[in-house]
Amino acid sequence: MKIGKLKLIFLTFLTSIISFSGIAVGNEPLPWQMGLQPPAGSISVMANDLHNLLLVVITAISVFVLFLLVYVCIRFRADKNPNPSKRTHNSILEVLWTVIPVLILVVIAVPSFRLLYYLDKQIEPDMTVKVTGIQWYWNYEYPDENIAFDSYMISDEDLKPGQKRLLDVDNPLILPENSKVKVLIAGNDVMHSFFVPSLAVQEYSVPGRLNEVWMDIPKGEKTYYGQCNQICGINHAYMPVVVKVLSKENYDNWLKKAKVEFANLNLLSQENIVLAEVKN
Ligand SMILES: [Cu+2]
Repeated sequence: MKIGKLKLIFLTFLTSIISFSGIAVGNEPLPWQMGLQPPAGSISVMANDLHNLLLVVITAISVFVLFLLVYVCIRFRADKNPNPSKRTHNSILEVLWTVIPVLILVVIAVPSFRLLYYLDKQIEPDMTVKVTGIQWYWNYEYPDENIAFDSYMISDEDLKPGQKRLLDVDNPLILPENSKVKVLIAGNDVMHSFFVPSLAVQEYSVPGRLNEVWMDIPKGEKTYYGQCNQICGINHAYMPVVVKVLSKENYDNWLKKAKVEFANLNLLSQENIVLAEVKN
């Protein structure tokens, strides 16, 4: 009876841990959320698979070590085992506890390196976006379209019904569905980090340096939420990232409007050039 109960608890624990990673939630952080946001795009699917593999591996290791500790505490306690063995070596055991962890690391390394190089590869991009982190907002530049705009969080008092507190912005980053986007990332003042969990994109924005990542934007009109992921000053928590994905047709329509709306905005890089000239 006792063993049956223990088995039940153990199985419930394992299945809940495995299923936490697969719970379908929104493309944004939710209260009491367990597990990752649902993966979107090939990068995110690979990252999610690696996470699920690691979860199984670390759970198995933790349970095994816990079992050993409990076993040793009970089996070799002083009143059960008054004269402890003087043995110090066991060659077979020593080989096993070296080789097995190495094999586990090799098993983890294969998908891990695969993902790392997949993230790092040169893609044939459909478009390029330059993202600049600034204290404390983002600037999005579309070099091919010659437009750029700032993206500020909507403060609590200006929130409209349906808008997400601390997450929605005035001008989201608009991208077309089913596309590969090259993202160039720079910082204007201090280090920031461009982070969109469901797209599995996180890259540091460093002043004086241009970082590069790519995003695999899946099909479907959706909005993905992220935040600055590098403590960057007093308003670090108030510079969310919103990536709004539109169909190709809607994207083209938005582009036409954006070219008019943002026509008078200086490109950030031009602003910097002017500033540099003033300083000299
Ligand atoms: Cu920041």
